[in-house]
Amino acid sequence: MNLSNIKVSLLIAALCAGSAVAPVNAAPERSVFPHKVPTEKPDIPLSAAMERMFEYDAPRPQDSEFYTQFKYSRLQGFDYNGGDGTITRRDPSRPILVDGKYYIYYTKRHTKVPPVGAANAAQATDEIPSTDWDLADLWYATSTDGVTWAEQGVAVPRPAKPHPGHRSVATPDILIWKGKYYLYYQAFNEPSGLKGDHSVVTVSWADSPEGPWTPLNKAVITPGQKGDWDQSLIHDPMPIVYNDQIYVYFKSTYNKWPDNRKNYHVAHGLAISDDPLKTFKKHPLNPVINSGHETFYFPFKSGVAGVIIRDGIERNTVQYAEDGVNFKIQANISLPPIAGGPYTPDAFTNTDNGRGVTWGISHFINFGPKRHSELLRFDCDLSLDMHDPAFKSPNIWFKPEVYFNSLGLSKKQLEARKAKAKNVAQDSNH
Ligand code: AAL
Repeated sequence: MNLSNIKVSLLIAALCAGSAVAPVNAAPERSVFPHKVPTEKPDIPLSAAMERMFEYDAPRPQDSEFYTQFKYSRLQGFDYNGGDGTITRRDPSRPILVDGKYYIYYTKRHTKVPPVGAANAAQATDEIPSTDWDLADLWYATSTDGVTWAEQGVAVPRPAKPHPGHRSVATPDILIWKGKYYLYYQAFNEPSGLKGDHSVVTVSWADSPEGPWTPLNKAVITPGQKGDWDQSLIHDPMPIVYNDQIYVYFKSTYNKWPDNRKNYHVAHGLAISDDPLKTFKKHPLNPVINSGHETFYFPFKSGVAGVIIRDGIERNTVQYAEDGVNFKIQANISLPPIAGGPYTPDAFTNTDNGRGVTWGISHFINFGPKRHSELLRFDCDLSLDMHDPAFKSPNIWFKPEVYFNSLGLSKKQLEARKAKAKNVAQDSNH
């Protein structure tokens, strides 16, 4: 390269460098969201929706530890009397694994006749149940594979009057604390549906998962004062060990229910104790979840996660609270287990590195003409130790019949809509 060529090269280089300096009156720099989805929030102006995407565990559900699909399998080993509505099993606990066997505890009703229904609760007698969970006891079953179960018998029967639960005991969950076993459950003193679904939470304890169980015969979580959100009932207790204490999450229904059921609202509270048999202290920030029916909770990472199912503005979400109290939505989910009891071997280890859930037991209601409930198994990938793409697809495709059959308009609704559309069409013709 001769001297004049070098001079030209230097001049070109200088001009190129100079072009990086914005000339006066140049258009503002473009800040467009990139084609390749960033893993961190980009430093550009973002819409509310794109801003929010970076508040989740991952911007895409496929990459999120909090997103999963759920898959369902029938259980073997349970008899339902031909589905005549006289036997129901529902609201299972989380399975626990002790000495090579999985144990579950659940509501079992075995009555001479099927329930008359909450609306007819006044017709209930000592032999005629009002709801599916009226006149029930707590039973237990064991399994070595989580699919085939052997029912072992009653764990906790209804106690004699006047002890809490003399009408029905239901919806248990298990705690292992300092080598002993505790079952927390709903205790009813009247047919559910009579004034509402009124129950308190009580507890029975045992030295072994097989019992014998000793009832405390006293409530450990009671409804709040009149006017409080949880004034009427405490449902669905679910204990974990967190921060060296027993955290029991529970549900209450509120907002003028049952006298004005159309205003029905649902939320979850937290009650804490360091003694499994003493009255639990409700958290001052209750409710801690604004939605969800039989929600399930588990230690996850250093916090607590919950799978929030039907009911409420945040139904069908997985939420996470770093402190076990202040939950935030992490993922939207479809068809989550109803009344799920997740298998979580670290639920009672006071872990600060919760590993999550891959399976559990839940129920479906509305089997057969008398609409009894049955237990089943769910599988999922809410686990830090597994990443199974089979569970991570964000979409579920149903056959068209599911939409037409389960979600179809009634004949009456369809006729009314056809007539309305016809009128609108005729009017627009004038
Ligand atoms: C379930 C649970 C509680 C209710 C009843 C039995 O969905 O929320 O347990 O009391 O129904």
